[in-house]
Amino acid sequence: MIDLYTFGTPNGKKISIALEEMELEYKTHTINIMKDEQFAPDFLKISPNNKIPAIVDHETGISLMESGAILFYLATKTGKFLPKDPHHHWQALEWLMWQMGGFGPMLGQANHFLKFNPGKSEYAETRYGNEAKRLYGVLDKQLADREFIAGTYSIADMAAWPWAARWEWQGIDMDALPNLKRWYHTMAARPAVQKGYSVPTEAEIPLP
Ligand SMILES: N[C@@H](CCC(=O)N[C@@H](CS)C(=O)NCC(=O)O)C(=O)O
Repeated sequence: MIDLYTFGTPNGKKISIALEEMELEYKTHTINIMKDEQFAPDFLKISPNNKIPAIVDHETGISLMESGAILFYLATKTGKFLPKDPHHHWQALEWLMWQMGGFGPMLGQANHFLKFNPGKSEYAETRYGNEAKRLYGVLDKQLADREFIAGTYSIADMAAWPWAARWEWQGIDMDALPNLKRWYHTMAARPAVQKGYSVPTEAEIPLP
């Protein structure tokens, strides 16, 4: 059994989607980051960077923070959603790192300035709005000749998709990104994605 510590954000939803896809038994614990619960001493023991998501796997005794590491761990544990052939294996990890280093952090900043603090910094809105558009364009291009990011469905898709689900907040025109839009809908139709997206609370997937 796995304990999942999460909140209703893209980084948290990546892990609940993966747990649903991998059919792993898990128990959800909500860490309300709006109420500073991420700073509770017991939570800091498993997530010293005071951020969700984190997991404790009681089968192995391993606890982990950082969603990229958690996805890699779960894929390795189950042997699922990480291609075995070297080319696609490393491509999936390459794009997982791309998400962790760019598509997540930059879109997080875009959400912060464009959605939650409009009018506070024209510079930041332009900078992160442009970077968000650029990154969506990169992903659209990657998806032009493959169904999923690394060919077959993998943890790279599970990492990127919940961030793309914030497209409206980031002022993204999905109609200008036909490959990404097709991928987005393919994932949105998966029952495990729908279930994982509604953890820890019911949430509706925004469909372009
Ligand atoms: N690189 C981390 C980022 C996690 C992260 O930014 N979590 C946010 C919610 S999406 C959080 O817990 N923020 C609380 C805080 O910063 O105090 C990961 O991918 O797991």
